[in-house]
Amino acid sequence: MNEIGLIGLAVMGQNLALNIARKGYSVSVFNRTSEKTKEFLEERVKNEKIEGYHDIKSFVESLKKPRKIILMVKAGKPVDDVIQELLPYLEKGDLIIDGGNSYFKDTSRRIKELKEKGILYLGMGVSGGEAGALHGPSLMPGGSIEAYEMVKDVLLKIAAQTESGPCCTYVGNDSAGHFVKMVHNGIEYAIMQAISEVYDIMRKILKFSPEEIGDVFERWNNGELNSFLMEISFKIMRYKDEETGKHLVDLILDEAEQKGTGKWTSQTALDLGIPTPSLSLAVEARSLSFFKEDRVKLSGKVKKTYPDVKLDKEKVIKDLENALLFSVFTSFSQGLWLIHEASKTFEYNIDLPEVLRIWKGGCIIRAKILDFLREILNENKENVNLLDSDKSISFLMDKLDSIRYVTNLAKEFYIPTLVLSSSLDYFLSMVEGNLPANLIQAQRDFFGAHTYRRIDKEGIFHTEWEPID
Ligand code: NBP
Repeated sequence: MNEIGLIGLAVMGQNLALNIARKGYSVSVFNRTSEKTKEFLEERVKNEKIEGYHDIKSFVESLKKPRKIILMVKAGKPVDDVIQELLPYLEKGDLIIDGGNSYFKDTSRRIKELKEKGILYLGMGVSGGEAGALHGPSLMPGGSIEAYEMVKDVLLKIAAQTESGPCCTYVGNDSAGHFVKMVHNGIEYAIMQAISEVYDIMRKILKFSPEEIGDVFERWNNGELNSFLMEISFKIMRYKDEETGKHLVDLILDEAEQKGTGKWTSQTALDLGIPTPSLSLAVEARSLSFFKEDRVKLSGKVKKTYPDVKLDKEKVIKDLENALLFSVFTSFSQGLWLIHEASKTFEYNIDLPEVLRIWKGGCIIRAKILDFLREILNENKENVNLLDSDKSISFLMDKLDSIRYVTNLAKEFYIPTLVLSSSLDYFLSMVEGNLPANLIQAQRDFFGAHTYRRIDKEGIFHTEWEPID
Protein backbone atom coordinates (compact mmCIF):
# COMPACT_ATOMS: atom_id res chain seq x y z
CA MET A 1 0.00 0.00 0.00
CA ASN A 2 1.37 3.41 -0.98
CA GLU A 3 1.04 6.60 1.02
CA ILE A 4 0.32 9.13 -1.73
CA GLY A 5 -1.39 8.91 -5.12
CA LEU A 6 -0.68 11.28 -8.00
CA ILE A 7 -2.63 11.64 -11.23
CA GLY A 8 -1.25 13.48 -14.26
CA LEU A 9 2.26 12.78 -15.47
CA ALA A 10 3.07 15.84 -17.57
CA VAL A 11 6.00 18.06 -16.47
CA MET A 12 4.59 19.09 -13.11
CA GLY A 13 3.21 15.71 -12.07
CA GLN A 14 6.37 13.77 -12.91
CA ASN A 15 8.59 16.12 -10.94
CA LEU A 16 6.26 16.38 -7.98
CA ALA A 17 5.98 12.56 -7.78
CA LEU A 18 9.79 12.27 -7.76
CA ASN A 19 10.06 15.02 -5.13
CA ILE A 20 7.54 13.26 -2.85
CA ALA A 21 9.20 9.87 -3.28
CA ARG A 22 12.65 11.34 -2.61
CA LYS A 23 11.36 12.59 0.73
CA GLY A 24 10.72 8.97 1.69
CA TYR A 25 7.06 8.50 0.79
CA SER A 26 5.74 5.68 -1.39
CA VAL A 27 3.80 6.96 -4.39
CA SER A 28 1.27 5.45 -6.82
CA VAL A 29 0.98 7.23 -10.16
CA PHE A 30 -1.60 7.22 -12.91
CA ASN A 31 -1.89 9.04 -16.23
CA ARG A 32 -4.78 9.01 -18.71
CA THR A 33 -2.41 8.01 -21.51
CA SER A 34 -0.75 4.85 -20.20
CA GLU A 35 2.26 5.17 -22.45
CA LYS A 36 3.40 8.23 -20.46
CA THR A 37 3.25 6.29 -17.20
CA LYS A 38 5.43 3.59 -18.75
CA GLU A 39 7.93 6.12 -20.13
CA PHE A 40 8.10 7.93 -16.78
CA LEU A 41 8.80 4.73 -14.84
CA GLU A 42 11.43 3.59 -17.34
CA GLU A 43 13.20 6.88 -17.94
CA ARG A 44 13.00 8.87 -14.71
CA VAL A 45 12.30 6.59 -11.78
CA LYS A 46 15.48 5.09 -10.30
CA ASN A 47 15.49 4.11 -6.62
CA GLU A 48 12.36 6.01 -5.70
CA LYS A 49 9.40 4.01 -4.46
CA ILE A 50 6.99 4.89 -7.25
CA GLU A 51 4.50 2.42 -8.74
CA GLY A 52 2.58 3.02 -11.94
CA TYR A 53 -1.01 1.94 -12.57
CA HIS A 54 -2.86 1.74 -15.83
CA ASP A 55 -6.43 1.75 -14.57
CA ILE A 56 -7.95 4.04 -11.99
CA LYS A 57 -9.49 1.26 -9.88
CA SER A 58 -6.20 -0.50 -9.15
CA PHE A 59 -4.54 2.90 -8.66
CA VAL A 60 -7.05 3.79 -5.92
CA GLU A 61 -6.83 0.31 -4.39
CA SER A 62 -3.04 0.64 -4.13
CA LEU A 63 -3.40 3.51 -1.64
CA LYS A 64 -3.48 3.43 2.17
CA LYS A 65 -6.73 4.67 3.70
CA PRO A 66 -7.73 7.41 4.08
CA ARG A 67 -6.43 7.94 0.56
CA LYS A 68 -4.56 11.08 -0.41
CA ILE A 69 -4.59 11.79 -4.14
CA ILE A 70 -2.87 14.72 -5.81
CA LEU A 71 -4.19 15.84 -9.22
CA MET A 72 -1.67 17.48 -11.57
CA VAL A 73 -3.83 17.62 -14.69
CA LYS A 74 -4.77 20.47 -16.96
CA ALA A 75 -7.06 22.98 -15.25
CA GLY A 76 -10.74 23.07 -16.19
CA LYS A 77 -12.80 20.13 -17.41
CA PRO A 78 -9.99 17.55 -17.01
CA VAL A 79 -10.13 18.09 -13.23
CA ASP A 80 -13.89 17.40 -13.16
CA ASP A 81 -13.42 14.38 -15.45
CA VAL A 82 -10.77 12.87 -13.18
CA ILE A 83 -12.89 13.49 -10.06
CA GLN A 84 -15.84 11.71 -11.71
CA GLU A 85 -13.61 8.75 -12.60
CA LEU A 86 -12.26 8.54 -9.06
CA LEU A 87 -15.56 8.87 -7.19
CA PRO A 88 -16.86 5.27 -7.62
CA TYR A 89 -13.74 3.96 -5.87
CA LEU A 90 -13.34 6.55 -3.11
CA GLU A 91 -14.66 6.29 0.45
CA LYS A 92 -15.72 8.86 3.01
CA GLY A 93 -12.69 10.58 4.53
CA ASP A 94 -10.49 10.23 1.42
CA LEU A 95 -8.74 13.39 0.25
CA ILE A 96 -8.24 14.89 -3.21
CA ILE A 97 -5.67 17.68 -3.63
CA ASP A 98 -5.86 19.69 -6.85
CA GLY A 99 -2.35 21.01 -7.46
CA GLY A 100 -3.15 22.58 -10.86
CA ASN A 101 -3.95 26.17 -11.70
CA SER A 102 -7.68 25.76 -11.25
CA TYR A 103 -10.00 28.76 -11.30
CA PHE A 104 -10.88 29.50 -7.68
CA LYS A 105 -14.63 29.43 -8.31
CA ASP A 106 -14.32 25.89 -9.73
CA THR A 107 -12.42 24.92 -6.60
CA SER A 108 -15.16 26.32 -4.34
CA ARG A 109 -17.76 24.34 -6.29
CA ARG A 110 -15.73 21.11 -6.10
CA ILE A 111 -15.12 21.50 -2.36
CA LYS A 112 -18.87 21.87 -1.82
CA GLU A 113 -19.89 19.01 -4.11
CA LEU A 114 -17.35 16.60 -2.63
CA LYS A 115 -18.14 17.58 0.95
CA GLU A 116 -21.68 16.31 0.36
CA LYS A 117 -20.14 12.94 -0.53
CA GLY A 118 -17.84 12.94 2.51
CA ILE A 119 -14.70 13.47 0.37
CA LEU A 120 -12.20 16.08 1.53
CA TYR A 121 -10.68 18.46 -1.01
CA LEU A 122 -7.77 20.90 -1.04
CA GLY A 123 -7.17 23.45 -3.79
CA MET A 124 -3.42 23.90 -3.78
CA GLY A 125 -1.48 26.46 -5.76
CA VAL A 126 1.91 25.12 -6.83
CA SER A 127 4.53 27.52 -8.13
CA GLY A 128 8.05 27.00 -9.36
CA GLY A 129 7.67 25.30 -12.72
CA GLU A 130 9.23 21.90 -13.30
CA ALA A 131 12.45 22.60 -11.38
CA GLY A 132 10.43 23.86 -8.41
CA ALA A 133 8.18 20.81 -8.48
CA LEU A 134 11.26 18.58 -8.31
CA HIS A 135 13.49 20.48 -5.88
CA GLY A 136 10.93 22.35 -3.76
CA PRO A 137 8.02 24.47 -4.94
CA SER A 138 6.05 27.12 -3.10
CA LEU A 139 2.82 25.44 -2.03
CA MET A 140 -0.42 27.32 -1.36
CA PRO A 141 -2.99 24.85 -0.03
CA GLY A 142 -6.49 26.00 0.87
CA GLY A 143 -9.66 24.23 1.98
CA SER A 144 -10.61 22.75 5.33
CA ILE A 145 -7.94 22.68 8.02
CA GLU A 146 -8.87 19.05 8.63
CA ALA A 147 -7.89 18.20 5.05
CA TYR A 148 -4.64 20.16 5.39
CA GLU A 149 -3.70 18.31 8.58
CA MET A 150 -3.92 15.00 6.67
CA VAL A 151 -1.09 15.96 4.29
CA LYS A 152 0.68 18.72 6.17
CA ASP A 153 3.80 16.63 6.91
CA VAL A 154 4.30 15.66 3.27
CA LEU A 155 3.69 19.19 1.98
CA LEU A 156 6.08 20.79 4.46
CA LYS A 157 8.79 18.34 3.43
CA ILE A 158 8.45 18.68 -0.33
CA ALA A 159 8.16 22.49 -0.31
CA ALA A 160 11.15 24.80 -0.84
CA GLN A 161 13.00 25.39 2.41
CA THR A 162 14.13 28.89 3.41
CA GLU A 163 15.58 30.57 6.52
CA SER A 164 12.03 31.40 7.57
CA GLY A 165 10.79 27.83 7.16
CA PRO A 166 9.18 25.69 4.47
CA CYS A 167 7.39 27.56 1.66
CA CYS A 168 4.05 26.06 2.53
CA THR A 169 1.37 27.17 4.92
CA TYR A 170 -2.34 26.61 5.34
CA VAL A 171 -3.47 29.59 3.26
CA GLY A 172 -7.11 29.66 4.32
CA ASN A 173 -10.64 28.35 3.90
CA ASP A 174 -12.36 27.20 0.78
CA SER A 175 -10.58 28.23 -2.47
CA ALA A 176 -8.07 30.51 -0.67
CA GLY A 177 -5.10 28.51 -2.00
CA HIS A 178 -6.08 28.77 -5.64
CA PHE A 179 -7.06 32.41 -5.19
CA VAL A 180 -3.63 33.27 -3.82
CA LYS A 181 -1.94 31.30 -6.62
CA MET A 182 -4.04 33.17 -9.19
CA VAL A 183 -2.95 36.55 -7.82
CA HIS A 184 0.64 35.28 -7.58
CA ASN A 185 0.45 34.71 -11.33
CA GLY A 186 -1.14 38.14 -11.88
CA ILE A 187 1.82 39.73 -10.10
CA GLU A 188 4.15 37.47 -12.09
CA TYR A 189 2.66 38.79 -15.36
CA ALA A 190 3.23 42.40 -14.20
CA ILE A 191 6.84 41.86 -13.15
CA MET A 192 7.67 39.96 -16.34
CA GLN A 193 6.19 42.76 -18.43
CA ALA A 194 8.00 45.47 -16.42
CA ILE A 195 11.34 43.67 -16.93
CA SER A 196 10.55 43.35 -20.65
CA GLU A 197 9.79 47.07 -20.93
CA VAL A 198 13.09 47.95 -19.27
CA TYR A 199 14.84 45.53 -21.65
CA ASP A 200 13.10 47.21 -24.60
CA ILE A 201 14.37 50.63 -23.51
CA MET A 202 17.93 49.37 -23.18
CA ARG A 203 17.74 47.63 -26.54
CA LYS A 204 16.12 50.44 -28.52
CA ILE A 205 17.27 53.65 -26.83
CA LEU A 206 20.63 52.71 -25.33
CA LYS A 207 21.28 50.31 -28.25
CA PHE A 208 22.64 47.69 -25.86
CA SER A 209 23.34 44.16 -27.07
CA PRO A 210 21.63 41.28 -25.22
CA GLU A 211 25.04 40.54 -23.68
CA GLU A 212 25.28 44.10 -22.27
CA ILE A 213 21.71 43.90 -20.98
CA GLY A 214 22.59 40.57 -19.37
CA ASP A 215 25.43 42.29 -17.51
CA VAL A 216 23.09 45.04 -16.27
CA PHE A 217 20.48 42.48 -15.19
CA GLU A 218 23.11 40.45 -13.38
CA ARG A 219 24.31 43.55 -11.55
CA TRP A 220 20.75 44.36 -10.54
CA ASN A 221 20.24 40.81 -9.42
CA ASN A 222 23.05 41.31 -6.92
CA GLY A 223 21.16 44.24 -5.38
CA GLU A 224 17.64 45.18 -4.33
CA LEU A 225 16.13 43.60 -7.46
CA ASN A 226 17.46 40.17 -6.55
CA SER A 227 14.82 37.70 -7.72
CA PHE A 228 14.22 34.55 -9.71
CA LEU A 229 12.81 36.50 -12.67
CA MET A 230 15.85 38.81 -12.77
CA GLU A 231 18.16 35.80 -12.59
CA ILE A 232 16.52 33.94 -15.49
CA SER A 233 16.39 37.18 -17.50
CA PHE A 234 20.17 37.70 -17.35
CA LYS A 235 20.70 34.07 -18.28
CA ILE A 236 18.28 34.43 -21.21
CA MET A 237 20.19 37.51 -22.44
CA ARG A 238 23.40 35.50 -22.71
CA TYR A 239 21.96 32.38 -24.26
CA LYS A 240 23.11 31.69 -27.82
CA ASP A 241 21.20 29.66 -30.36
CA GLU A 242 23.34 26.61 -31.20
CA GLU A 243 22.38 26.56 -34.86
CA THR A 244 22.90 30.22 -35.75
CA GLY A 245 25.22 31.39 -32.96
CA LYS A 246 22.92 34.39 -32.46
CA HIS A 247 21.34 35.44 -29.19
CA LEU A 248 18.27 33.25 -28.94
CA VAL A 249 16.14 36.05 -27.45
CA ASP A 250 16.55 38.00 -30.70
CA LEU A 251 15.14 35.06 -32.66
CA ILE A 252 12.02 34.52 -30.57
CA LEU A 253 8.72 35.75 -32.04
CA ASP A 254 7.30 38.65 -30.00
CA GLU A 255 3.87 37.17 -29.34
CA ALA A 256 3.35 36.44 -25.63
CA GLU A 257 0.98 33.60 -24.82
CA GLN A 258 -1.16 33.17 -21.72
CA LYS A 259 -3.10 30.43 -20.04
CA GLY A 260 -5.66 32.49 -18.14
CA THR A 261 -4.50 33.12 -14.57
CA GLY A 262 -3.47 36.73 -15.31
CA LYS A 263 -6.79 37.42 -17.00
CA TRP A 264 -8.72 35.85 -14.10
CA THR A 265 -6.80 38.07 -11.67
CA SER A 266 -7.85 41.20 -13.53
CA GLN A 267 -11.42 40.03 -13.99
CA THR A 268 -11.68 39.25 -10.28
CA ALA A 269 -10.12 42.57 -9.34
CA LEU A 270 -12.76 44.33 -11.47
CA ASP A 271 -15.50 42.26 -9.84
CA LEU A 272 -14.27 43.11 -6.35
CA GLY A 273 -13.62 46.76 -7.24
CA ILE A 274 -9.95 46.70 -6.31
CA PRO A 275 -7.60 48.70 -8.56
CA THR A 276 -4.86 46.53 -10.11
CA PRO A 277 -3.85 48.53 -13.21
CA SER A 278 -0.30 47.14 -13.46
CA LEU A 279 -1.57 43.57 -13.33
CA SER A 280 -4.30 44.26 -15.88
CA LEU A 281 -2.04 46.18 -18.24
CA ALA A 282 0.37 43.24 -18.22
CA VAL A 283 -2.44 41.07 -19.58
CA GLU A 284 -3.30 43.77 -22.14
CA ALA A 285 0.36 43.93 -23.18
CA ARG A 286 0.31 40.21 -23.94
CA SER A 287 -2.91 40.60 -25.92
CA LEU A 288 -1.44 43.51 -27.89
CA SER A 289 1.69 41.51 -28.65
CA PHE A 290 -0.43 38.87 -30.30
CA PHE A 291 -1.45 41.20 -33.14
CA LYS A 292 1.96 40.90 -34.79
CA GLU A 293 0.75 41.18 -38.37
CA ASP A 294 -1.29 44.32 -37.67
CA ARG A 295 1.56 45.84 -35.68
CA VAL A 296 4.05 45.25 -38.46
CA LYS A 297 1.65 46.68 -41.04
CA LEU A 298 0.84 49.78 -38.99
CA SER A 299 4.44 50.41 -38.00
CA GLY A 300 5.20 50.99 -41.68
CA LYS A 301 2.57 53.72 -41.78
CA VAL A 302 3.82 55.77 -38.85
CA LYS A 303 6.74 58.08 -39.36
CA LYS A 304 8.71 58.24 -36.15
CA THR A 305 11.05 61.14 -35.50
CA TYR A 306 13.42 60.43 -32.67
CA PRO A 307 14.81 63.15 -30.40
CA ASP A 308 18.45 63.99 -30.74
CA VAL A 309 19.51 63.62 -27.12
CA LYS A 310 22.82 62.72 -25.58
CA LEU A 311 22.17 60.27 -22.80
CA ASP A 312 24.26 59.54 -19.74
CA LYS A 313 23.96 55.76 -20.05
CA GLU A 314 24.98 54.99 -16.45
CA LYS A 315 22.35 57.41 -15.17
CA VAL A 316 19.68 55.91 -17.42
CA ILE A 317 20.59 52.44 -16.12
CA LYS A 318 20.24 53.63 -12.52
CA ASP A 319 16.87 55.22 -13.39
CA LEU A 320 15.73 52.00 -15.07
CA GLU A 321 16.68 50.01 -11.98
CA ASN A 322 14.71 52.40 -9.77
CA ALA A 323 11.74 52.39 -12.17
CA LEU A 324 11.67 48.61 -12.11
CA LEU A 325 11.81 48.55 -8.31
CA PHE A 326 8.96 51.06 -8.21
CA SER A 327 6.89 48.93 -10.55
CA VAL A 328 7.64 45.67 -8.72
CA PHE A 329 6.69 47.24 -5.37
CA THR A 330 3.42 48.69 -6.66
CA SER A 331 2.53 45.45 -8.47
CA PHE A 332 2.93 43.48 -5.26
CA SER A 333 0.96 46.09 -3.37
CA GLN A 334 -1.95 45.86 -5.85
CA GLY A 335 -1.99 42.06 -5.69
CA LEU A 336 -1.90 41.99 -1.90
CA TRP A 337 -4.76 44.45 -1.66
CA LEU A 338 -6.79 42.18 -3.93
CA ILE A 339 -6.02 39.14 -1.75
CA HIS A 340 -7.00 41.11 1.35
CA GLU A 341 -10.33 42.12 -0.17
CA ALA A 342 -11.04 38.56 -1.34
CA SER A 343 -10.17 37.26 2.10
CA LYS A 344 -12.87 39.50 3.58
CA THR A 345 -15.45 38.87 0.85
CA PHE A 346 -15.03 35.09 0.68
CA GLU A 347 -14.10 34.66 4.38
CA TYR A 348 -10.79 33.01 3.50
CA ASN A 349 -9.06 34.31 6.63
CA ILE A 350 -5.71 34.73 4.88
CA ASP A 351 -2.62 35.84 6.79
CA LEU A 352 -0.89 38.16 4.27
CA PRO A 353 2.60 38.19 5.87
CA GLU A 354 2.48 34.37 5.81
CA VAL A 355 1.65 34.48 2.09
CA LEU A 356 4.70 36.68 1.53
CA ARG A 357 6.80 34.26 3.56
CA ILE A 358 5.84 31.23 1.44
CA TRP A 359 6.60 33.21 -1.72
CA LYS A 360 10.20 33.65 -0.54
CA GLY A 361 11.35 30.34 -1.96
CA GLY A 362 10.45 27.95 -4.74
CA CYS A 363 8.06 30.20 -6.63
CA ILE A 364 8.44 32.30 -9.76
CA ILE A 365 7.99 35.65 -7.98
CA ARG A 366 10.46 34.89 -5.19
CA ALA A 367 12.42 38.07 -4.59
CA LYS A 368 14.45 39.91 -2.03
CA ILE A 369 11.87 42.70 -1.88
CA LEU A 370 9.40 40.30 -0.19
CA ASP A 371 11.30 40.73 3.10
CA PHE A 372 10.75 44.49 2.91
CA LEU A 373 7.06 44.05 2.06
CA ARG A 374 6.65 41.66 4.98
CA GLU A 375 8.31 44.12 7.32
CA ILE A 376 5.82 46.81 6.23
CA LEU A 377 2.82 44.50 6.61
CA ASN A 378 3.96 43.25 10.00
CA GLU A 379 4.09 46.86 11.22
CA ASN A 380 0.41 47.28 10.45
CA LYS A 381 -1.65 44.34 9.20
CA GLU A 382 -4.52 46.66 8.32
CA ASN A 383 -2.29 48.47 5.85
CA VAL A 384 -3.75 46.51 3.00
CA ASN A 385 -2.48 48.42 0.02
CA LEU A 386 1.01 48.73 1.50
CA LEU A 387 1.25 52.42 0.68
CA ASP A 388 0.15 53.72 4.06
CA SER A 389 3.54 53.46 5.67
CA ASP A 390 6.38 55.96 5.96
CA LYS A 391 8.75 53.26 4.76
CA SER A 392 6.70 52.61 1.59
CA ILE A 393 6.33 56.29 0.77
CA SER A 394 10.01 56.98 1.29
CA PHE A 395 10.94 53.91 -0.83
CA LEU A 396 8.68 55.04 -3.69
CA MET A 397 9.48 58.75 -3.44
CA ASP A 398 13.17 57.89 -3.75
CA LYS A 399 12.36 56.34 -7.12
CA LEU A 400 9.67 58.71 -8.35
CA ASP A 401 11.95 60.94 -10.43
CA SER A 402 13.44 57.85 -12.05
CA ILE A 403 10.16 56.24 -13.13
CA ARG A 404 8.88 59.62 -14.33
CA TYR A 405 12.04 60.13 -16.37
CA VAL A 406 12.05 56.57 -17.76
CA THR A 407 8.40 56.59 -18.86
CA ASN A 408 8.77 60.04 -20.46
CA LEU A 409 11.96 58.98 -22.23
CA ALA A 410 10.27 55.83 -23.53
CA LYS A 411 7.39 57.87 -24.94
CA GLU A 412 9.78 60.22 -26.73
CA PHE A 413 11.14 57.15 -28.50
CA TYR A 414 7.65 55.73 -29.20
CA ILE A 415 8.20 52.83 -26.80
CA PRO A 416 5.11 51.56 -25.00
CA THR A 417 5.52 51.00 -21.26
CA LEU A 418 2.12 49.76 -20.20
CA VAL A 419 3.16 48.36 -16.83
CA LEU A 420 5.81 50.93 -15.88
CA SER A 421 3.43 53.78 -16.75
CA SER A 422 0.46 52.20 -15.01
CA SER A 423 2.55 51.62 -11.87
CA LEU A 424 3.37 55.31 -11.81
CA ASP A 425 -0.25 56.30 -12.50
CA TYR A 426 -1.45 53.92 -9.79
CA PHE A 427 0.82 55.61 -7.28
CA LEU A 428 -0.08 59.13 -8.46
CA SER A 429 -3.79 58.28 -8.21
CA MET A 430 -3.41 56.81 -4.73
CA VAL A 431 -1.56 59.87 -3.43
CA GLU A 432 -3.88 62.41 -5.09
CA GLY A 433 -6.55 63.93 -2.85
CA ASN A 434 -8.51 65.34 -5.78
CA LEU A 435 -9.17 63.20 -8.83
CA PRO A 436 -11.31 64.38 -11.76
CA ALA A 437 -14.04 61.91 -10.76
CA ASN A 438 -16.18 64.96 -9.91
CA LEU A 439 -16.57 65.56 -13.64
CA ILE A 440 -17.44 61.88 -14.23
CA GLN A 441 -20.15 62.19 -11.59
CA ALA A 442 -21.47 65.35 -13.22
CA GLN A 443 -21.56 63.66 -16.64
CA ARG A 444 -23.34 60.61 -15.19
CA ASP A 445 -25.89 62.84 -13.55
CA PHE A 446 -26.28 64.92 -16.72
CA PHE A 447 -27.15 62.03 -19.04
CA GLY A 448 -28.55 59.46 -16.65
CA ALA A 449 -29.76 61.25 -13.52
CA HIS A 450 -27.38 59.03 -11.56
CA THR A 451 -27.01 61.64 -8.77
CA TYR A 452 -23.88 62.80 -6.99
CA ARG A 453 -22.63 63.80 -3.55
CA ARG A 454 -21.14 67.21 -2.74
CA ILE A 455 -18.08 68.24 -0.78
CA ASP A 456 -19.83 71.17 0.92
CA LYS A 457 -22.99 69.47 2.20
CA GLU A 458 -24.40 66.07 3.14
CA GLY A 459 -26.91 64.25 0.97
CA ILE A 460 -27.54 62.91 -2.53
CA PHE A 461 -28.13 65.47 -5.29
CA HIS A 462 -29.46 65.61 -8.82
CA THR A 463 -29.37 68.59 -11.15
CA GLU A 464 -31.49 69.41 -14.19
CA TRP A 465 -28.40 70.36 -16.21
CA GLU A 466 -30.53 71.57 -19.13
CA PRO A 467 -34.17 71.25 -20.12
CA ILE A 468 -34.84 67.90 -21.79
CA ASP A 469 -38.00 68.81 -23.69
P1 NBP B 1 -0.77 20.23 -18.44
O1 NBP B 1 -1.48 21.39 -17.88
O2 NBP B 1 -0.19 20.33 -19.79
O3 NBP B 1 -1.77 18.96 -18.40
C1 NBP B 1 -1.39 17.74 -18.92
C2 NBP B 1 -1.87 16.60 -18.05
O4 NBP B 1 -3.31 16.62 -17.94
C3 NBP B 1 -1.52 15.25 -18.67
O5 NBP B 1 -1.19 14.34 -17.65
C4 NBP B 1 -2.83 14.88 -19.37
O6 NBP B 1 -2.96 13.51 -19.60
C5 NBP B 1 -3.81 15.34 -18.36
N1 NBP B 1 -5.18 15.41 -18.84
C6 NBP B 1 -5.74 16.22 -19.76
BR1 NBP B 1 -4.84 17.44 -20.76
N2 NBP B 1 -7.04 16.00 -19.95
C7 NBP B 1 -7.34 15.00 -19.11
C8 NBP B 1 -8.53 14.32 -18.82
N3 NBP B 1 -9.69 14.65 -19.40
N4 NBP B 1 -8.48 13.30 -17.92
C9 NBP B 1 -7.33 12.99 -17.32
N5 NBP B 1 -6.16 13.61 -17.52
C10 NBP B 1 -6.16 14.62 -18.41
O7 NBP B 1 0.38 19.73 -17.43
P2 NBP B 1 1.43 20.54 -16.55
O8 NBP B 1 2.08 21.64 -17.33
O9 NBP B 1 2.26 19.51 -15.89
O10 NBP B 1 0.51 21.24 -15.44
C11 NBP B 1 -0.33 20.52 -14.57
C12 NBP B 1 -1.14 21.53 -13.76
O11 NBP B 1 -0.22 22.34 -12.99
C13 NBP B 1 -1.92 22.51 -14.62
O12 NBP B 1 -3.10 22.89 -13.97
C14 NBP B 1 -1.01 23.71 -14.73
O13 NBP B 1 -1.72 24.90 -14.99
C15 NBP B 1 -0.38 23.72 -13.34
N6 NBP B 1 0.95 24.36 -13.27
C16 NBP B 1 1.84 24.23 -14.29
C17 NBP B 1 3.09 24.82 -14.19
C18 NBP B 1 4.10 24.68 -15.29
O14 NBP B 1 5.17 25.30 -15.17
N7 NBP B 1 3.87 23.88 -16.31
C19 NBP B 1 3.41 25.54 -13.03
C20 NBP B 1 2.49 25.62 -12.00
C21 NBP B 1 1.26 25.03 -12.13
P3 NBP B 1 -2.51 12.86 -21.02
O15 NBP B 1 -1.06 12.59 -20.90
O16 NBP B 1 -3.32 11.64 -21.13
O17 NBP B 1 -2.83 13.88 -22.09
